[in-house]
Amino acid sequence: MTSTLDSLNDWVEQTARLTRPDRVHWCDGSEAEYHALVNQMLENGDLIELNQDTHPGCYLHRSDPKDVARVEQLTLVCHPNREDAGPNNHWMDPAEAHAKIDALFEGCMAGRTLYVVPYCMGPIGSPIARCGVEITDSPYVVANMRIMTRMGKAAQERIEREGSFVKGLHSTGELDPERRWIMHFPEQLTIKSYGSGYGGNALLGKKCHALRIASHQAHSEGWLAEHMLIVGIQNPQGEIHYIAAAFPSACGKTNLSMLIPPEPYATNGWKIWTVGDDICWMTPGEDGQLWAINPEAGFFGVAPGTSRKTNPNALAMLGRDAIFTNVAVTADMQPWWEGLGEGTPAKDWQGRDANSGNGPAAHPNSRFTVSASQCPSWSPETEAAHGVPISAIVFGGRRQSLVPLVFEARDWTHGVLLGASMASETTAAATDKVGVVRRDPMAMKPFCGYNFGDYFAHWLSFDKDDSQLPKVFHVNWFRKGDDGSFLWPGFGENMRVLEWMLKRISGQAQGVQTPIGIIPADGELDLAGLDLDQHTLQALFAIDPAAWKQELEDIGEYLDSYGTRMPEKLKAEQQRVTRALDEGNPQS
Ligand code: TSX
Ligand code: MN
Repeated sequence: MTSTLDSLNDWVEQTARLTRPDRVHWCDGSEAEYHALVNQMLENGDLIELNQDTHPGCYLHRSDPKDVARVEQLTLVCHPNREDAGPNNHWMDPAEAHAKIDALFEGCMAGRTLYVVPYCMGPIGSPIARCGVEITDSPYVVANMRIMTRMGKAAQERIEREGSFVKGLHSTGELDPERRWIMHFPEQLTIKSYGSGYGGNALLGKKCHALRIASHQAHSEGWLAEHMLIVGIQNPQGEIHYIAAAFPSACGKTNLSMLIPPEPYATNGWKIWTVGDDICWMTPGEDGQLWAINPEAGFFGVAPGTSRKTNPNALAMLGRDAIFTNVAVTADMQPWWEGLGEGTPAKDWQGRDANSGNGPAAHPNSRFTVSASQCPSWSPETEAAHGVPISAIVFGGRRQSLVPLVFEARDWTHGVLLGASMASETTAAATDKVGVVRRDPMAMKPFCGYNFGDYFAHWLSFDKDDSQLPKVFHVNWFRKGDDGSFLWPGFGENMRVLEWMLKRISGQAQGVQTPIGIIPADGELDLAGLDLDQHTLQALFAIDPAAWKQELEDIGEYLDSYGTRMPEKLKAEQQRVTRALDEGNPQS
């Protein structure tokens, strides 16, 4: 019988024969190893030292200007059967895909070091956690993986005990956009990524493993791998309720995960605990509830827009031991980005004069990588092997009209429809038109490793007689008034919306049934101390039946576009809401 160690060794040897590195280094995850890598990158220019007086242990990485984001056209999910990938994924036959990318890997590590990076997604002792090994020739990837995952010796020991792990092979390659692939082979628990050093394409534990491979694994094993933040909300009685929330990009997911309750909530004993800002693995417990872990150990967050006003906790954790990618710097080498609200940029993200009209000084997708333990609101429960019980799932989007501040699904099936029909208006982006509605079901469009029809059926299947499922809500922080200004103050004040959700969960709020779901009854949403008049409140919760009829029609067409695997039950739910709108009767 071959042990896991043999199979790991065999795979490393086989990969070294293909890629022909000068050296092989097995990562132990130690601090000494991290510092050695940092020093090596400081020497070769991969890292630039930031101001060590103001930002001890902080470094800047400038990526290739052609390699600054995920590339969806080149991201493939290679199931043997094309239908299993679904219309939501780019697909290639697995044998053809391996042949194509292995040709690029051939000899690609000559003159370089091959790093073997064992990692665990989730607490090492958790039955919900899963392990992987990434082989990479990028020291930047190794350093980031050490921050983002439980990386090194303990992970390798679990892999040797457990037997199964995800194999990820990555090479930075020539960074030629024409010779770049990110391939997933879910049946083989394998990822191959060539030609990009960018986080989402190269830190294989995150989007590739924890979402694309894991979502497929979760489908066959009966759990959920989701693109969701997790927060604990502690009330004045000291009880903590956990919620998981999915938002499309540019809705402030990281900000919500680190929310600081405003006054008088804080004084009254309310507190937010951050469990995760991006990924949530949930599994039904023996009690029928969904129990969740954050598989990550760090944040890989978008820098622009992060400030002492929008996210004080994030700014506090970025003062030391962080890697910044593609941000600008001030004259005294402090990190800087648009929306920081302090300091002045001297050099832009490419090292050019920041004031010479080359556009934004920091790249709009510039990032920070930082250990989650540095976040002031970090929850100790992130280390709990069994995870945390989820009381509510929240879906959201950026919609300037139509969608109320908050409403609740009438039941699980309705909640799945809310997730499946999630949409957001595009914000400033190079290729997109601004203000166009884009659907992004459960914020998983680029991350679901199998057919969306099967994925929605999987979500629906959790509704069993003995299950204690979370309530499902939808929020929209971005509704605008006739004058074009935001109706809701957002940020910390979102605490008021979270409080209403908790009141619904504990049966202390009745709500009002509407055809689209349950909204707060008069007085249930605490608005004390907010300068919000009756007219604004009405505009925040107004439901326009004709516009919603149109929305439901759009949703129906969207679901149909996924073809025959779309569950009938979801289409029936879309029809039920349509009928409720027709009849003006929430009970339809
Ligand atoms: O993150 C945001 N959140 C969630 C916070 C916990 N943002 C930033 C989105 C870009 C990533 C928001 N922007 C939020 C929000 O709740 N709301 C808004 C819209 C908004 C912007 C500015 C104001 C108000 C609302 N400013 C003033 O009212 C002064
Ligand atoms: Mn994300």
